[in-house]
Parts: sequence; structure tokens; C-alpha cells
Amino acid sequence: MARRILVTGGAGFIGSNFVHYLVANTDDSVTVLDKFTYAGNEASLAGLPEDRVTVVHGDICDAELVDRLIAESDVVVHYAAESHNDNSLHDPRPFLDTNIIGTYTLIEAARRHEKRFHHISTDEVYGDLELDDPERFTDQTPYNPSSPYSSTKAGSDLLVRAWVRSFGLQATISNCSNNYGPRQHVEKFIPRQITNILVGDRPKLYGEGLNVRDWIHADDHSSAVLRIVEAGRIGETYLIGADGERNNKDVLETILELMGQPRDAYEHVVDRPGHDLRYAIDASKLRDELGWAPAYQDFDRGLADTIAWYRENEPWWRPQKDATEAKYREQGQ
Ligand code: NAD
Ligand code: TDX
Repeated sequence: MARRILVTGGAGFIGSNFVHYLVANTDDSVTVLDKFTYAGNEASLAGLPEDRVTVVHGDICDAELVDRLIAESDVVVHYAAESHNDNSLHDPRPFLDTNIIGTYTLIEAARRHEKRFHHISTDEVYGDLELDDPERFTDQTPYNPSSPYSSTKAGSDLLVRAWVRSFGLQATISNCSNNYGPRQHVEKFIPRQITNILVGDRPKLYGEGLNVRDWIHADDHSSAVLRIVEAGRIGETYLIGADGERNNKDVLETILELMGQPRDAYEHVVDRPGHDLRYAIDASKLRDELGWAPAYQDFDRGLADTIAWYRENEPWWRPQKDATEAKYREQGQ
């Protein structure tokens, strides 16, 4: 039977990809609740069928609005967050409000109305790994977040876990690695470098660029979340990753090559304070228990598709580009 799914943060990068994924792969109806901060974009939901997708402008901290929308939904999938580490180092307050108080507001309403809740989180809650560490993150890895962003995501995960145990909240949690794909804000690493090249600026690498991220395509994140919503065990945490470890220098050189530039046509800029060295996900629980597998096996091909998307969708990203770069310039990045 078709469900009504409330997607918070559905106008952001991963949330909007999930809404497109739901419309294409299920009969469900979707209500998007989004505050349309600098990171939310109406254009990311353009072209979706109006009889399947309703967009509500509002804040997840607004208890009355949240209560009404959750009462009207069957399932809540919670993506809304302040999501950028660099921003959290300069102005942490919105991260506490949205990531902690916003999540608290949602789980209180989900508990009141006894609704299925899925919480979207990040591998950054586990801190970082040495480059040569043979271990990868699992759901048993102790929490050890480094930044204001990741500590507020860790706090929100712990709230959800406590609400499951103390109040019987019908919730699952997923912690995913770095996503790439269409509709990602130009403040993030991959879109920033692609759009710098498109506007004729040099890409910017933090420090030596030896930091490793474990890349997954946003569509694979969406298929994993849908699988967990449908078959995940209540109270469980599933790590989502696609064995995509690459260091930043390697990713940047690949982007330059795919865009017909010399591989060394970039600048080193000041490093991020407290910069996590390496993330790596062991997704075997999700693969073995729920039978999930990623569709994107070839990172270079996914990257080429992503570059093509930014080439073809300049009106989507152009309005955000100058303000984003002005902010980075102030930070020496
Ligand atoms: P994003 O910044 O692109 O989108 C966030 C969305 O949330 C925006 O549309 C914004 O308007 C909305 N929002 C912010 N505050 C709100 C509030 N108070 N009320 C309602 N809406 C609000 O972020 P993203 O990269 O798409 O990340 C989405 C989620 O996935 C986050 O929870 C993030 O922690 C998690 N995550 C992201 C990654 C990644 O690689 N980007 C990886 C793992 C997990
Ligand atoms: O210009 C840049 N140059 C650069 O070298 C930028 C913007 C980033 N970097 C580096 C920093 C990181 O090592 O690239 C890597 C990726 O940076 P981000 O895109 O800012 O992502 P990260 O900090 O790894 O966090 C992302 O993945 C986990 C998301 O933003 C989070 O929301 C998610 O939880």
C-alpha cells in the first residue's frame, strides 16, 4: 500500500535525491518539510509530480507544525541538518539548534503519534582513522566526533537511541559516508572544484590533500535508506558505504583530468582545523542482513556523470557560487 512519507530537509542535496528516488521507485506520496536555508533549493524539486509531492516551508524546531505533519504521515525520514563542517567551525549555533533541538522536536512528535522514524546520520560521528588502520567503522565503533558539526550529529543519534530504549520509539539510524552526485551545494569539495574549473578559477585543496573520504553516490545512499525503512530492525544502526576510499588529491586530479585540465592545475590552501584524516565504512551488516548492494561500482564514471550534471545545470548552481567563494576567501580557503 502506498505510504505518505515525511522527508525533512528534502530540498537539500541528499534529501532531494531521495525524493526523486522515491517518486521513481515507489507509489508513495511525499511531504517535504524544509526551512530553505542557504542550502535548500526549490530548483532541486522542480519537475516532480504535484499529486505525489507536497512542499512545506518550515522549521523542524517548530513543534506545532512538526506535530501536525507527523500526525498526517506514515513514516518520517529525517535528513534536515546544518551539514557543512567548515561552517560549523565559524558559527556553531545553528548546528545545535537544527541538529539537536530539531531532532528532539521530531522524535517527540513521532513518539506521540507512534510513527516509524528513520534518522539520517554520518560516519563522522566515529571520528577518524589512521591511513594504515586495517579496521573500518562498524556500528560497534565508539563515538568520537571531532567538529561542532559531527558532535551535534552524534548528539542527535544518541537522542534517537535513548528515545528507542526509554519510550519505545519505532526508529532506525543510518550512518553514511561522503556522498557525491547531482544537486550538491557548491560549498562541498567535489562541486566546489568542478564549478571552480567551469568559472575559470583554480581548484582549492586543503593542506596536502592526503585525507581519505569513502565516496558513495547519492542514489546508492537513497536505495540503502529505502531498504532500511522497509526491512531494517527497530532500534538498529546500519552503516552505509560503497568501498569508495580515495584521498582528496587523487579525487581532485581525477576531476581535472576528466575536465581536460593539467592534473596539477590547483592551489593548496590553509588546512581545516581539526581536519579528520580518514573515514572508512564496513557496510557488511547492511549487505548481509538486508541484501543491499550499491549500483555505482565505478567512481570515475559516477564522477564523470556528476561533472556532466554541473556543466548542464549552471542556472542551478550559479546563484550560490559567488557568495560561497566570498565566504571561503575570508577564511583563507
Ligand atoms: P544539505 O545541507 O545539502 O541539506 C540540508 C537541508 O536541510 C537543506 O535543504 C536545508 O534547507 C534543510 N534545513 C536545514 N535546517 C533546517 C531546519 N531547521 N528545518 C528544516 N529544514 C532545514 O545537506 P546534505 O548534504 O543533503 O545532508 C543531508 C543529511 O545527510 C544530513 O543529516 C547530513 O548530516 C547527512 N549526511 C550527509 C552526508 C554528505 O556527504 N553530504 C553524508 C552522510 C550523512
Ligand atoms: O575546497 C575544499 N577543499 C578540500 O580539500 C573543500 C570544501 C573540502 N576539502 C576537503 C575537506 C575534506 O577532507 O575535502 C574533503 C571533503 O570535504 P567536504 O565536502 O566539506 O566534506 P566532509 O567534511 O568530509 O563532510 C561530508 O561528508 C560527511 C559532508 O559535508 C557531511 O555532511 C557528511 O556528514
